[in-house]
Order: sequence, then C-alpha cells, then structure tokens
Amino acid sequence: MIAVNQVGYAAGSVKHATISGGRHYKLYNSKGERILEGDAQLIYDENSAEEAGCIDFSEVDIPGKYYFVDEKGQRSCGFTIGKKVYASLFKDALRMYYFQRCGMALEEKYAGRFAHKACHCMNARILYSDPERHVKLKGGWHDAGDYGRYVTAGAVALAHLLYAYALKPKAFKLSHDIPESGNGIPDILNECAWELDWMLKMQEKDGGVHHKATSESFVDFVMPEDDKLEPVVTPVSSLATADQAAIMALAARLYEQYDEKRAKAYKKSALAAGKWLMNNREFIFKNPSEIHTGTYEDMCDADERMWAAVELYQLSGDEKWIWVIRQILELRINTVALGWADVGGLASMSLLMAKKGTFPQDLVDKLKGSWLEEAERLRKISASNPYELAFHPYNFNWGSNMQVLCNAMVFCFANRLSGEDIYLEYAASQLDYILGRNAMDMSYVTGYGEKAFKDPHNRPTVADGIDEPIPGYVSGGPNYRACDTAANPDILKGRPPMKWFVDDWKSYSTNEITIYWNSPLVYVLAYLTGGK
Ligand code: 9MR
Ligand code: 9MR
Ligand code: ZN
Repeated sequence: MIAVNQVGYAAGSVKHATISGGRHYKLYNSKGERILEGDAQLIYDENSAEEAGCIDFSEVDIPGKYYFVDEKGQRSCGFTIGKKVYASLFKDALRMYYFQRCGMALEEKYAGRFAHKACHCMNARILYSDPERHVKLKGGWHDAGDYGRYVTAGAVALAHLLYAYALKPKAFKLSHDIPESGNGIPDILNECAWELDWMLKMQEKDGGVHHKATSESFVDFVMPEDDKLEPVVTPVSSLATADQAAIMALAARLYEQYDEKRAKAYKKSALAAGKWLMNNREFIFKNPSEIHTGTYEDMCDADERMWAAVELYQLSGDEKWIWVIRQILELRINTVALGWADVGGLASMSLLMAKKGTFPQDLVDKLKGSWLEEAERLRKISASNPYELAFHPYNFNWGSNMQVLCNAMVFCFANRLSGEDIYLEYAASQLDYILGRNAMDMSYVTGYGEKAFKDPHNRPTVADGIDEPIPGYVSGGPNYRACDTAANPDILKGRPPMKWFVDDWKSYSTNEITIYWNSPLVYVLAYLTGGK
C-alpha cells in the first residue's frame, strides 16, 4: 500500500508518501505516464506494526494529478500537486463553525442542503446557585457531535483560530460565505464573535464563569431544533473563568480596530474574570452528579491561570500578572501543551508573540527555550518513523488527531521562533497524516480526499437524511483506548494503534467531531499558506 496526502502537496514543497507491504513504487501522472520509479528503504514502524518506508518525490513539481502504484499493482489514492491545493479545504474547515452555530437558523443561502431551523432558543436553568433563575442563553457553537456548549472547549478552539489570525492575517482574507460576510470585518472575527458573545452570557456579575450549558443527559440523534431538553447551566469553575479572562483579553485586542463596542464588552469581561481569579485563589471545580454530559474535567487550573495572566498583562499592564506568571512557572507546568485540558502552550505562544520588551526577557528566554526543546523532541520522533509522525503508540488517545495537529502547531510556531524551515517540513508531514498518509489510508477530513471518512458521530449528520456529511470536519481519529459499541477491544482486538479507528457514527470515541479538532487544522493551514 502507498499512503499519500490525498488532498495534495504544495508546489515547491517537500513531498513524501509512505509505502508498506513491499518496497518498489512507481509514480504516474493523470495521462498514465510513468514519472518516477524506485525502491524505498523499509523499517519497522511501531505505530502501524508494519514494515514501511518513506518515499521522497519532491523533485516532481509540475502541477497536476498523480497516483502511485506499488509492486503488487495496487494503486494509491490520487492527489494533486499545485499552488493552492489547500484553499478549498481551508475555507470548509472554517465554515464548520458556521454549521456548529446554535440559536440561529442556518439558511439555505449559506448552508445549502444542510440548512435547518434555529435551535436551543429556550431559556436555561442555573443549577444550584439559584434554581428559580432562568437565563437567556442563545448563541455559541455546539461543542461537537452533541449539542452541549462548554466554555473551556470553546475558549481553546477560539484561541487556535484567533492566534492563527494574529500570526497570519493574510490567510484570512477570504469570505466564509456566512450571513455577516461583507460587513467590513474579517469573517474569522465575525464567526468567532458568535461564540464570544455567548460566552459573555455565561459570566456572573462577580466575574465568575459557568463551566458549561448542556441538557442533563445527551439527547438522541435528532436535529438540533428537535432537541427540546432544557439546557442547564453548571456552576462557575476557575477553569472556565481563567479561560474566559484569557480569550476575552485577546479578543479585546483583536476586535478593537473593527468593532469598538464588542472590544469594550470583551475587555470588561476579561477584567471581571481576572478580578474573580484573584479573589478565588483556591482551585474550584465541581461536576454536578445529575449532569451526564461531557465533563471536561481538569484537576489543575494553574495553566489556565497562567494563560489568563499573560493575556491580562497585555490588556492592562498590571504588574501583578507578571508576579502570577512567575509563581505558576515555579510549579513547572507544561508550557507547550495546546489542547483543551492543558493550555500552557497558549500562554507561551501569546507571550512569545508579544512585541519585544513587553515581557521581562528572562521569561521570554525560558519559554522560548522550552518551545524549541519540545519541537526538537517531536522532530526526532517524526524523523525516526516512515510516516514522519511525531507519535508513539501510547499517544493514540481520544482525539488523537487533535494531538497530531497540535504537534504541527508546535512545529509551525518553532519555525516562527527559529526561522528554521525544517520545522515547516515536519508540520507538513503531520498534515499529510491527517489527509491520508496513514496506515488506514484514510483522510480524516470529510469531503477531502478519495478515501475521506464519511460517517462522523455528529447528530445533524445522522439525523438530516442526507447521505454525505458536511465537508470540512476533522475526525477524532484512532484511539487505542476506544470504549464505544463500534470500536472496543472485543471488536478491534489485535489492531495496531494507528488503525484503532472505525468510520462509524456509533464510534464516539474514535469518530466524533469537535470545534477544537477543526481549529488546529485551521491554524496549521493558515501558517503554511499565509505567507511570511
Ligand atoms: O453523543 C455523545 C458524545 O457527544 C460524547 O462525546 C460521548 C462521550 O461522552 O457520549 C455520546 O453519547 C453516548 C453516551 O455517552 C452513551 N450512550 C450512547 C450515547 C450516544 O452514542
Ligand atoms: O475531547 C474529549 C476527550 O479528550 C476525552 O477523552 C473525552 C472523554 O472524557 O471527552 C472528549 O470530549 C467530548 C465531550 O466530553 C463532550 N462532547 C464531545 C467531546 C468529544 O468527544
Ligand atoms: Zn443549538
């Protein structure tokens, strides 16, 4: 088998594919002309439990369509070499957020055949603090294949999107074809405002932010407008409050130029959350026993607090936040992680993006050092296996594709810090994996690739009666600890970690979709295509 990036390779870039089950390969163009032929060197790959090798065909650079054939005569998926191979993928990866919008009818004009009525417009009940109190809570993005709305998950998705925008604004000049398009504000900001404005409603007057709003249990597989279960707002958590402080402070900076009113509201929210954090130093999080939806539980809020401090310092210039950063760094938290549970990497990224002189130089040096160390660690792992994936078998957890893409983010940002192009090559090899250069021979983005996954654990996709899924959604990916009825040790026994995946909507632990699995893809595509 020869596994390729099924979407394609950018002209002028390094181009790699992975061969297994034999070493001889031939490359053909769309006219059936043989362009290249050779033998790869095979080595054992622990992630796929196969002998496999890397094919370097970078010399082939004429725009067009191609495919490989292996020594058994098996044809690979087709792929393109071209200048703008990721343009349409990038747009659909962003339009995903429009499709996740809650509280708004998705009109045919923008949503096509996936249009549906407005959902979850009823008031929500506040749990514990004031059971009689009901609040207006329209808006936000559905978290995933379920209809929950979670502050911490939302903040992290927003962070990937907004830091990408801050780093590579040129990549975001495109219209998303959403209702706000053409209003003079970049569509990435239009889209993110849908979530940010909802997050404002999750905040109490004292600055504390409620952790999430979901029904008590997951609803069946119905369209969102048919979900009549009452939304319940769970208690304030320090995790949500710190994430809110950070993301609102960032948003206040980015929206100022375009939308003063919003920027002001975001600033107010960030400062109130910051005040709450200083008044509530001890860790607080409670997952109510009557709520059975996703918990996003996280035992440590130090990394969230550090991210908040980094952003609040840039917003307010208040020196106490430098003191907080120093205190937290004493705890030796992970300062490179970019997922929903550990956000230390978001703190570092923000601090390292700030203008020279903003933060004390010793902090800059320290965080830059850890970042480049992590990039080197990941580079060595990638360089040692034929898929050039920065993964060991134990990395295949729930949402492994997010980790793959977050590793690509680490490479991208390491390129910014060091100027070394080698990191771009490794960012691209992680992207290759997502788009088909993997042992499943599968593209993990709906609608993109000859063998793209089709059957996500996504309520609208199952309930809408349309065969095809909405394009541009990233799957969670192989999960060696899968625990659902379609993927579990009884069914997948003996499979290697890289193949512990089924394209079946019933497999929520391998094949769901989420807002924070698309966002690192957006970041990576923006970085790789957004120019200098
Ligand atoms: O649909 C739910 C999905 O969004 C969650 O990620 C997942 C894990 O919390 O749970 C899914 O719901 C399942 C529930 O946990 C168990 N019964 C079957 C539900 C739907 O497949
Ligand atoms: O993405 C989350 C993953 O890292 C966890 O292992 C998993 C189990 O706790 O939960 C995932 O988050 C789900 C959330 O709880 C509910 N909405 C769907 C999310 C993706 O499956
Ligand atoms: Zn909704």
